[in-house]
Amino acid sequence: MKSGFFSSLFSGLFGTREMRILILGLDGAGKTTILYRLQVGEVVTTIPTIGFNVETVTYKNLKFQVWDLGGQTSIRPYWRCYYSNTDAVIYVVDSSDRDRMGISKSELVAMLEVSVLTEGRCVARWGTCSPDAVSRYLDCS
Ligand SMILES: Nc1nc2c(ncn2[C@@H]2O[C@H](COP(=O)(O)OP(=O)(O)OP(=O)(O)O)[C@@H](O)[C@H]2O)c(=O)[nH]1
Ligand SMILES: [Mg+2]
Repeated sequence: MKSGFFSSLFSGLFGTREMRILILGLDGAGKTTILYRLQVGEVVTTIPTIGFNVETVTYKNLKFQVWDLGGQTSIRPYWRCYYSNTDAVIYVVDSSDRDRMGISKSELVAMLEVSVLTEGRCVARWGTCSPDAVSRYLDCS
């Protein structure tokens, strides 16, 4: 299928406005790595995010304003301040961080409860290996 199909589908859905995307997940999950992989096309060295990073990512004729929020325990309560006017959420799970898979699941559920009630259009995704196993654990199927 041609990539132009997706461009026209998205521009049909969202017009030409910049879409706002949040990247969420626990600290060390790989959010900032994904943000800059999307923006500059390569893996860059990161430091833990205190607050957020925001970048504009362009794909074809589409522009995305991508917000990467810090995932440390003390920062997670502030995620909800960024939910309004969000078109999509990319939820990143480090599948090798098995000890904290339960915490990641509760944060995902908490995010969906709040954001679905207010916005009703968040999508959860996972970014590391074994997506089937992770999605089964998170009940995301
Ligand atoms: N092996 C492996 N390491 C990764 C991957 N993604 C990120 N990392 C490494 O994991 C560490 C943390 O990545 P970050 O992208 O800074 O994590 P973060 O989710 O932004 O963390 P916070 O800013 O603290 O919320 C870095 O050393 C990355 O190089 C991956 O897919 N595989
Ligand atoms: Mg980060």
